[in-house]
Formats: sequence, C-alpha cells, structure tokens
Amino acid sequence: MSSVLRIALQKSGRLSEDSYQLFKECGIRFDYGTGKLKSVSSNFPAEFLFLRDDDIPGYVEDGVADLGIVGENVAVEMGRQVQTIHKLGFSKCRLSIAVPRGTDWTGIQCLEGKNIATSYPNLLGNYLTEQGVQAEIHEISGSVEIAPSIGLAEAVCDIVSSGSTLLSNGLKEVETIFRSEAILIAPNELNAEKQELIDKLLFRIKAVQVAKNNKYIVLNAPNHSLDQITALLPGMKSPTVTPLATEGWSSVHSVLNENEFWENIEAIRAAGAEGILVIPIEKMIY
Ligand code: PRT
Ligand code: ZN
Repeated sequence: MSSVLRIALQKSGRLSEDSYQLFKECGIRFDYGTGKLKSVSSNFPAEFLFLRDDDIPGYVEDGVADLGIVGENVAVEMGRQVQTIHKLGFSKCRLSIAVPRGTDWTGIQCLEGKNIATSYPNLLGNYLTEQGVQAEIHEISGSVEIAPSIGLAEAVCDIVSSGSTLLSNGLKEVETIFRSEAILIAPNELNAEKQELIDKLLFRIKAVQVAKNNKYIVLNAPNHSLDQITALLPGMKSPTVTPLATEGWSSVHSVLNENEFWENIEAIRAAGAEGILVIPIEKMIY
C-alpha cells in the first residue's frame, strides 16, 4: 500500500481557517466542517484529522499523525518529543505577563513572592527561573485575565494578540516572555516515504509563502533611465524589458519584495517610471 500523510489540524479555533486556507492554496482538496473528524484528500495522498489543538502534539509524538499544525506556544509548553518542520507565519501572538494597571512596575523582580495565574506553567516557570525570580504559579485553564480582580493572583501570564482583552480587564502588559506563530510539527522519526511526501508538501507551502511576500510589477520607463530602474528591480533572475510602441519607451516586468516595496516604488517613480501596475502573485517557484 502506498503511503498516506496523516495531518492533524485544529477542528475549530484560531488556527483552523488559516490552516484550511494554506492547504487550499497548495492545491490540496479535502472536506471539513459540519462535525467531520476525518477527511481524505481527493488529489493528494493525505488524510486529515480534526482535533483540539492541545491534543495535536501528543498525536504527532505518538506517530498517530505524521504532521500537525499548532501554535508554537502549545508545542513548547507541552514539551512533547516532536520536531518543528516549518514556521507558517499566521496566528501570531505573544505570551506576556500583565499586572493591574495601577501597579508600580520596575521590573520582573516585582513578582518575587507573588501569585501568577497562567495556562502556561512550564513556559512561565522556565522564564522565572532564568530571571532568578521565585513566585507562586497558579495553573488555570481559561479566563486567566480575571484572576487579579477576583483576588486569585497579583499578576497573569497569558496570550496577547491585540491587547484589548488585557485592557478591558484593567491589566497592563509588562513583560513578553515568548513569541509564537503557527508551526508545522512532525515526529522525530519519519520513514523515507513519509519524508518524501512532507518534502513535496513543503515545496508547495514555500511557493505559496514566497508569493505572498512578493508582488508582480509592470511599468513604463523612458529608455534613458532603464539602467537605473532595472537596478531597482532585480526580480527572480533579471527584469523583462520590451520596447513600447511609443519611441524611446520600454515596458519593464519584474518581481518586488513586499518589505522593500514602498521605498523602491518611490525611487522608481523618481527615475521617471509611469503607468505602474502592481499585481498579486499566486505561486512563486525559483
Ligand atoms: O478548542 P481548542 O482547544 O482547539 O482551541 P483553544 O481555545 O485552546 O485555542 P484557540 O483557538 O483560542 O487558539 C489557538 C492558538 O492560536 C493559540 O495556541 C495561539 O497560538 C494562537 N493565538 C493567536 C491565540 C490568540 N492569537 C489569542 N488572542 N490564542 C489565544 N488568544 C486569546 C488569549 O488567550 C486571550 O484570551 O485571545 C485573548 C487575547 O486576545 P487580544 O486580541 O484581546 O489580545
Ligand atoms: Zn486548546
């Protein structure tokens, strides 16, 4: 029997939509939703399991799943024997310590001898040890933010994304102890067939990610500034330059990285470029 990759995804939560979207963009079709617990892809040797995120590292460690998508915060907190195959760039958040807004905060030593509520006792415990602070950790599984207002703890350590939950609970963020994003995890041992399938999938994931970070750009350039403009648009190998019907002008096609986008566009315009079109790229393969 030929090999099939078993991939564990969060059934429903903050990781789900982006995980489903990623496989869709990789051209891997499968059904999900309406209470489904399992689904087989119709066009890739993969079977998907829909689980709670907390169960995914264990399933991967035991080899029940060959791949899983979880938040780095969950993977590290659980300390399972798994390997991180790739960072996925979505569900970004941070694990932070927060205290009531009126608290005088001069540094992490303010927590000496205090009670801290968290769902991340291992990550917090390691951080406090590193910082040489002794504090009492109260592990609770949810609604951590209310702990100070009900007298359970003087501080909390919880996941923050926009910061609005802390704000609405009268708390201020004082230390970030861990930064997280969604990651792809796999068992430490994989047979050659599974590894080959994972490599095939990773090739597609990387093509999708690179495309998202780049834009296709088309512009008209006066021939006298072509050298200057093409130097700003190196593209994947070099830009395509073709003459326009109008004498003395050319059309330049290239690829531009999102991070350098605005800076380069300004320089390109200053060099005399006109009619600049910027187009999203669906896939990019070097
Ligand atoms: O049901 P299941 O167990 O599968 O899901 P879950 O409820 O345990 O997890 P879920 O879906 O809430 O989060 C899954 C993963 O998303 C987390 O492990 C993080 O890696 C990541 N993530 C990204 C977040 C957030 N952003 C986030 N904002 N996880 C939780 N939050 C919560 C946080 O706990 C706090 O209550 O949102 C609140 C803070 O948000 P802001 O925007 O107000 O700061
Ligand atoms: Zn969970």
